[in-house]
Amino acid sequence: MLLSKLFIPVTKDLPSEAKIKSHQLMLRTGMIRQSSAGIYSWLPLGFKIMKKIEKIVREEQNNIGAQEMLMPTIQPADIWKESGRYDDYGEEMLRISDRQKREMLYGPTNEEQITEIFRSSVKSYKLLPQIFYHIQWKFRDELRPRFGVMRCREFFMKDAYSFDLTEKDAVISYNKMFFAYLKTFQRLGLKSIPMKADTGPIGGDLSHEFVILAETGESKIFADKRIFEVPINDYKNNEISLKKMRNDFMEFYAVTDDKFNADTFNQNVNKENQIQTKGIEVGHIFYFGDKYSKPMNCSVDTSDGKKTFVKMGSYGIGVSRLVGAIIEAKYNNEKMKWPKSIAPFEAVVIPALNKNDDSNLIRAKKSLR
Ligand code: P5A
Repeated sequence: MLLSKLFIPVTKDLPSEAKIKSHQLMLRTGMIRQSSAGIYSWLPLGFKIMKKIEKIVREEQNNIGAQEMLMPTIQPADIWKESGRYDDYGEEMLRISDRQKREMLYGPTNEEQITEIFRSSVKSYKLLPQIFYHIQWKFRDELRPRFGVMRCREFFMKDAYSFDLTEKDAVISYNKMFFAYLKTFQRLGLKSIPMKADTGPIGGDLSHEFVILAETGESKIFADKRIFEVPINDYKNNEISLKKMRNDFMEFYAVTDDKFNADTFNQNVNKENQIQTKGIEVGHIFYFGDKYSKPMNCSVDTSDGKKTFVKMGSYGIGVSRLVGAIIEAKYNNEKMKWPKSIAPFEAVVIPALNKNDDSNLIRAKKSLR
């Protein structure tokens, strides 16, 4: 592609709310354009980068045996009433009604939708375990959308859902995803720390946020810095190795502020190993057992002829947020720095020109056709 033909609408005019570097640089270099508060169009340059991130996310999901599918953005309210979250979700949920006056919503997440698909098609334990994922737009009517693509209302998420027969099996699925996340962020040139975190509206009691360090991050983090040294390349995708991986990470204190306790921090971590800083949450994984399968009556027959509610987890990566997060983590002197794996272009060809001979330019143009 010729640079002169690329649609990169650079601009110097920045809105006053563009406070952080990634937001400013993405607007200035024509990667995105705001449509309304917290809603953006992705222009060719930004879209190219997001698609490369999506590809890496997809490959690592496939590597642990997760199966890709695509669920709709618009969901019926009924399934959310069944799970009990229709009222709990509050004003963050965009509620709409169709011409028949049926209540619908723009999905902020898909636990209900996938549970409904699973319960209507899987009846036997023999089909377990299963992990499904899709990469799809979400809408959350955030009270204060800010920081460009980092906290917006419409955003692109990879969300995966695991189904297992027992809690023990579900922890194996959880560990696989934990591993896939470490690999994904590593391929994106990021050092992510898995931190114990609150589960909020998704629920459950086992959860990790994957956070990358950045001054402009919204999450306050407290950690033992030795957690950065855990050798993630040493683990393999098998049950024993992944259990060891989880144990190795669990040796080191690492929590977000909602789980922070100063006494525990000081008792467990020597002063010289303590880090208290800010980070960006790029992924979040949850195990919540039968929180959705029970109220939505999603069960399978067991080998001894009984029925049991399936044990579920869900696993998110902020694909569009990652574009901003990578800029925040890596920019230097006003310049974005992209790891080669996701750089929009790997090489720029500049033909050496001679005033009286344009054959080099003609050759370069031909080679681009
Ligand atoms: C896990 C998958 C969930 O929604 N349900 C399905 C679970 N988790 S989460 O933590 O709420 O979101 C997952 C990741 O999505 C990104 N994210 C956002 N990105 C941009 N703007 C937002 N407003 C936004 N909210 C969440 C984060 O990267 C988060 O880790």
